Amino acid sequence: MTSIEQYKGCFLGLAMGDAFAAPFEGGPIERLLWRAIGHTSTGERRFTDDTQMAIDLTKSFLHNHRIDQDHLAQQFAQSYRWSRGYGPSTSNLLKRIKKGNCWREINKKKFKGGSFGNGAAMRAPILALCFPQDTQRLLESTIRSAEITHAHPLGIEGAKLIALVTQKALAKSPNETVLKEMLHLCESETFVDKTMYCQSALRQATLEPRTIRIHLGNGIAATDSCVTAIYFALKFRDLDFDIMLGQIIKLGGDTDTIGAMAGAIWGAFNGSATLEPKISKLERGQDIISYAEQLFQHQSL
Ligand code: 8NA
Ligand code: MG
Ligand code: MG
Ligand code: MG
Repeated sequence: MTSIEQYKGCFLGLAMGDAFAAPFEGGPIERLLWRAIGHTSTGERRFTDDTQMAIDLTKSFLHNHRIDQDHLAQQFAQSYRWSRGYGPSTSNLLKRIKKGNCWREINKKKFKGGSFGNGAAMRAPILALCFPQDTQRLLESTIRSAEITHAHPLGIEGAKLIALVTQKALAKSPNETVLKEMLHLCESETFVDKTMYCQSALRQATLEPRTIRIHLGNGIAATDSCVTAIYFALKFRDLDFDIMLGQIIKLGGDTDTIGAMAGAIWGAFNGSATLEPKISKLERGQDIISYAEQLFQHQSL
């Protein structure tokens, strides 16, 4: 039986992975900018687009009891702020929705076949908190959430993998079961290859971040970050959150998003006991706990 501690661990793991790894994301200019705007006036670490979109998804689900795409698109757009560090195409989309344009119309023109960034995957752990038991409903809802901003098949596939692994983490499934179910879900050669690499890497001693970067990636594409995050969460599932995040920070690249996805899965396995003492360092930490509690209570409605 999944506990409320696992719900809180999942949401806090996402927000802390995001906020605590954000100062190390990208190149020197991004890091300098985040050093300037990455704290609240009371000194807490600010979270980025990853956590903001997870909160938006939570609010929209609690309001509608399902994924209502038009409502969710409005929710994303209303909370958009450039200073959260959204990906370029997501930023453009949300500004245009805010001006009254329809997300479906904008999306048709966005790249060819939609964005394959990791933006739909980074909020996907929340869908496992919405649908902890029913995998079919989880995957259908993940597609509906992803289509608004990341309609490319690889953007959707990455989101489905993260949602599935989070659901399995809530059930405390063994790693071998998780990997088997991932392989069953994979549609593209890229995700199959990376999942197979992850499977063999998990059988070895902890690999150097550089080796993981070369084989699994550390970039903003879903294919370069989702399996990377899953590797860290499965490798460190019975170990320390901060040590896991330290390894992710050493990877470089899209540290906040890999931290958010790995952190959420880690928290779904381990619960919130070691994370809650750190909430005073996190922007709106108490609110994050309250959202997790509301999602947990929603299960019994
Ligand atoms: P996105 O949807 O804007 O995608 C990210 C980028 O990937 C796009 O701007 C394109 O350059 C490229 N891309 C995506 N799909 C295609 C395609 N079909 N064809 C060609 N190029 C494509 O962003 P997102 O919402 O997925 O977010 C991705 C990341 O950006 C997240 O990690 C988020 O935290 C944010 N972010 C990134 C940086 C950084 O790169 N250093 C900094 C701050 C924030
Ligand atoms: Mg971010
Ligand atoms: Mg990022
Ligand atoms: Mg606080």
